Amino acid sequence: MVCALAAALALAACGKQGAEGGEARPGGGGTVNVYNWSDYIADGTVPGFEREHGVRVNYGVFDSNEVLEAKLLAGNSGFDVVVPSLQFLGRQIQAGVFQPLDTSRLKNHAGLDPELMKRIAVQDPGNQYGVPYLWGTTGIGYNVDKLTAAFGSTEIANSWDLLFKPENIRKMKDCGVMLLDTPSEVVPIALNYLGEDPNSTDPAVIEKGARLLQSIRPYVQTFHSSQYIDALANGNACLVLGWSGDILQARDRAAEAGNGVNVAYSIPREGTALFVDMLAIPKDAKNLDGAYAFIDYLMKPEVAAANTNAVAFPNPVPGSLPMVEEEIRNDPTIYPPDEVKARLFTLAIVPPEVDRLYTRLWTELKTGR
Ligand code: SPD
Repeated sequence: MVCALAAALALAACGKQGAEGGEARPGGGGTVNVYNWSDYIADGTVPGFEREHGVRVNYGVFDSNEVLEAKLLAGNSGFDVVVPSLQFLGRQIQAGVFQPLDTSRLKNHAGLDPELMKRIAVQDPGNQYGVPYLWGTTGIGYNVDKLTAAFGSTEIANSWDLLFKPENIRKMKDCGVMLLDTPSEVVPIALNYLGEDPNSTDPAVIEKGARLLQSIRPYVQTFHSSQYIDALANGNACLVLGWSGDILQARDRAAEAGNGVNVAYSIPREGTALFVDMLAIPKDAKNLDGAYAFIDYLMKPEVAAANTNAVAFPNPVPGSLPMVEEEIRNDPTIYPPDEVKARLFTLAIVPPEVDRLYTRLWTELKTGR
């Protein structure tokens, strides 16, 4: 195991998707400290990079933007490459956390999807600080058989009514309901369902979203942003508000286990959040050569395709598409068609006072106070 994390760096757990196998070439480019989302990279990517570049990777994982942000704002994180979602990157840029990228050091930068880069530039003006890694949607994961048993078909999963109407969600309570543990995403989705601006900063509007969430609180078993993959796969959860690729990984894990659990993912017709997770280099990163090499490696079409094939999140490299498995490329829940995309919204940068309100409402929701 190459991935022995230096305790002093206080990086999070080094998962199996990190840096198993593939010894770094002696005399290569030192160590690059990468902090990425859990369940978000192909097993072969880090070892492949280590072999190709002679750079050792310390690979840590997190499952919430809030956790990453706390480390970045505290300073001296020890990370060379981090992966905040776009709206968090936007406010971290404003807080002076990152260094501008020298794109002349990223030879694969020209291969990024220009449409997506335009969308990103709204929060990272001039695309100066970040490069997209993977993107996806936030929707409903469900156990096909449990849902069918409760409702007669799975049709109801095409609407947020399933989660946000107490008379519906209560039917799934006994087989396990899990919600992402992130107010900055779940509250906007609730607001969008209510017909409000998901990015509203008006406290009265935000409170409406919180009231909706309170109304379904008795039926939610757990708030967590990564455990739902295994919970869905092994039948311990039957209804989840989660991220697209994670839920499809749950489907694949159940199929591999042959445990008879059928998992599916839906993008509800009322619309939902489209997220983009961004690669960025903190200002105080120590291994700049390693950081640029790692980011550039992730943009290689064959590497981007391998990551998408492994985790079922789309990547921003159009040149990778011929290498993306047909089943993934043609899955409208992974690559939504234009008419579905039209109903997706981007999360805006949350101002500090709204952030504080989210945090308070979320604590009240989780603790019942
Ligand atoms: N398991 C990895 C999931 C990554 C999802 N990114 C989160 C986006 C939040 N807006």
